[in-house]
Amino acid sequence: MSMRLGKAMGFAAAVGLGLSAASVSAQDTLEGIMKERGLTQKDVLAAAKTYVPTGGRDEFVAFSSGGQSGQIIVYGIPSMRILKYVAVFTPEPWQGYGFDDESKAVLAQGRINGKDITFGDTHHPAISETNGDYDGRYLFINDKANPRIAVIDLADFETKQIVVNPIMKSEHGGAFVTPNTDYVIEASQYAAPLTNEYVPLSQFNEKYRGAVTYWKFDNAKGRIDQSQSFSIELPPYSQDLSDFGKGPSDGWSFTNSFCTERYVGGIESGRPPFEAGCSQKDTDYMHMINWKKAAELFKAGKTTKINGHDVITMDTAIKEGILFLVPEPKSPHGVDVTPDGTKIIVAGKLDTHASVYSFEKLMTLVKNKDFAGKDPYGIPILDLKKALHLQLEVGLGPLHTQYDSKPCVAYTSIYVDSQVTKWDYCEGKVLDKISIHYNIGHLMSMEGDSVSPDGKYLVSLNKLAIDRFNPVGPLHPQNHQLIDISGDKMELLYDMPLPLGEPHYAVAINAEKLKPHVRYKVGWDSRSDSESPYKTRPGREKIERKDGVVHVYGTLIRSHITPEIVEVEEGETVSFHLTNLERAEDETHGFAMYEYNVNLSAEPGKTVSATFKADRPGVFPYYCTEFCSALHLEMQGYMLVRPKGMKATEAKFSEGQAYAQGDYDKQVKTNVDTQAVIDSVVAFITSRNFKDFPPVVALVEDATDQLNFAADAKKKSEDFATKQDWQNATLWAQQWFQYQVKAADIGLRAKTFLEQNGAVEVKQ
Ligand code: CUK
Ligand code: CUA
Repeated sequence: MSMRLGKAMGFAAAVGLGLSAASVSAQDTLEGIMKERGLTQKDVLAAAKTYVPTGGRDEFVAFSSGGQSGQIIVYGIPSMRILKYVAVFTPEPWQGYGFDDESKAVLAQGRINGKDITFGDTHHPAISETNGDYDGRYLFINDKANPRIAVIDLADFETKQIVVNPIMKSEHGGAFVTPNTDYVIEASQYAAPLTNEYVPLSQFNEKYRGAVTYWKFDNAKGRIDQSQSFSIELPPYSQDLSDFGKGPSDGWSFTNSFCTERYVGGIESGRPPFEAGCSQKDTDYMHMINWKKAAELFKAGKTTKINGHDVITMDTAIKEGILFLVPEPKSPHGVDVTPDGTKIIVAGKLDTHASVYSFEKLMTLVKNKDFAGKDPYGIPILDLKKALHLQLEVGLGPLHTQYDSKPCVAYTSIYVDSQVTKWDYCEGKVLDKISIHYNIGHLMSMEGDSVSPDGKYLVSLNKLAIDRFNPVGPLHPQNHQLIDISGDKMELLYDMPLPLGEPHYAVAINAEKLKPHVRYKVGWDSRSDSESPYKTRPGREKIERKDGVVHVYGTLIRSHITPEIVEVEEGETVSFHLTNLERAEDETHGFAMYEYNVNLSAEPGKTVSATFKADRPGVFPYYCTEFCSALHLEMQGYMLVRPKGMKATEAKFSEGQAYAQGDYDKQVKTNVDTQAVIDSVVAFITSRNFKDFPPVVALVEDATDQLNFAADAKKKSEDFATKQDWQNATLWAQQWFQYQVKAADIGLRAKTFLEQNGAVEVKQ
């Protein structure tokens, strides 16, 4: 053995073996990884409980308010992987929301007194219910800053409707739904005149008002029916969270309040601030409203019109016996009806107790007219002690309560103590406490607002993240912490940073209840849920001038935009209408154009429009923004704006290359070879039980489409070849090849899927 070789071997032994020993312990064994990353057994258990392997699905899907981002954040539980941001009150470019004409129309529904509002302060999402159980059809969310409610259809996770509250100037207690989603509740927050006029604060007690609105939801249409909605006038207390009764308490709704002192602030003139003036009294009031009877009063016409909206006045509500006040300690926040509807839990921010009210006791007091007094507006007040089932010390600054699948078990968020308290609300005993990081607001158990909560997990929606994540500047991410509640002791599993804020509340549904579409019917206007008048079929693309507007009826399919060249005259209004012809899953095309703020997203089947004035002559390239195929970059076109008065000249194209017969023959040979590959893939797929795999069936449909396009291009190329037009013959042969490549790509995906999912050979 030569010296050199010996040395080299020694080197290999020293370094190589050492390396491989290290790599076995550090990368290939659990113990090695735990040691290297400093993980405890508890960490590894938590990881195993939350990890979803590649290709796997989460058991629950959560919808979190995006706070002042005006959006909704969708994520999976237990993996805490973010799945989507649903644009609601705020323009969102990726989805084309607020950019295409169709979604602009939705945002325009949310205009207030002629003003565009391009954000929302979203607080409480609510999932539609059937018999008190989440049904996965619709989602609602409120806007605190500009009192509005939005309707999101979970068939496509898109916002369909925004309704503006006609009388409120601020709100908070929404959105919550009745057990069959007949109504969505919205309660005001900061009192203001219900009309839009100026009223000095000296008339606060007389002219400022709160209110609660019952929005009628038309379940068949999937839209709120404003003409069938009504409100009830309330005192100028700061109404807060609301909840609907269920089971025995169905027909009633409950709305908290704080600042029943009716303090109006004035720190600038030396008066104590709101925070001092609004927390003087030991109790505030829960409003208890018989909404079923209120709906009858509305139908009987016992309302007053304010801003064109039907309002049941306080006097009517008192006279008809549908409105009562129940004292609650002190500066309360959350009000949560138990799954069985027999109790109502309220927690006061400045109290250490959670108060459990008995609905039966409340009803007895109402029936016997056993009132403890009246408020300054004449509303009967029930006796706190007589209405309570029990009170329990749960910690400092309790806010919100959620329910477990186990009977009588509740979880209350404790803001000041930064804890979650698990307790028994039937017996009144604390069961467990867990610390969170830091300052919890809402909390969410799985299907926690329904009549049958699923338990299992709890998410703590924290107000501060402080030191939990890599620092990213003074504005920290939000922190949602996942807690395992399946055992007796709560176990903290995971911290999820959320870079949109501030989420207040979230709701989670069993993922199996969600069955969203993968594509639209071709030519669909997803915002109005109807066929678009601008639907364009393949081969029917056209440019049409009508009523002073240049309508471009175009299509999008891998990988070209038709038309590719659009010429208009300076000053013309142009309206692009683009239909995505794809049937393939996930084949979205985008459309962006220079200078005109045009940015569209067309999911398979969707038709979207963009209208603007071509106000200056010039050249405006447009292109597809989604990397949709190998020739995505070539998915492009030009809008040319001629100077005013200039005649349209016949387009003369200067091409980069002129082809001869040799080029044509070469391309055809490539295509014939490619076809052989495709045929072998097709043979593989059809020899397997591919029809048992829906994703593969969809891929096969898509590949078949592409092969039909290929056949069409092949025919065109052959026609040109007969005419010896080698330029066009070669270009069409290349196009034929492009469709083959797409078909092959899809076919290989299908083949891989079959191989990985245990497809078996079948007899032909
Ligand atoms: S709220 Cu923010 S923590 Cu709007 Cu329900 Cu309580
Ligand atoms: Cu379509 Cu890129």
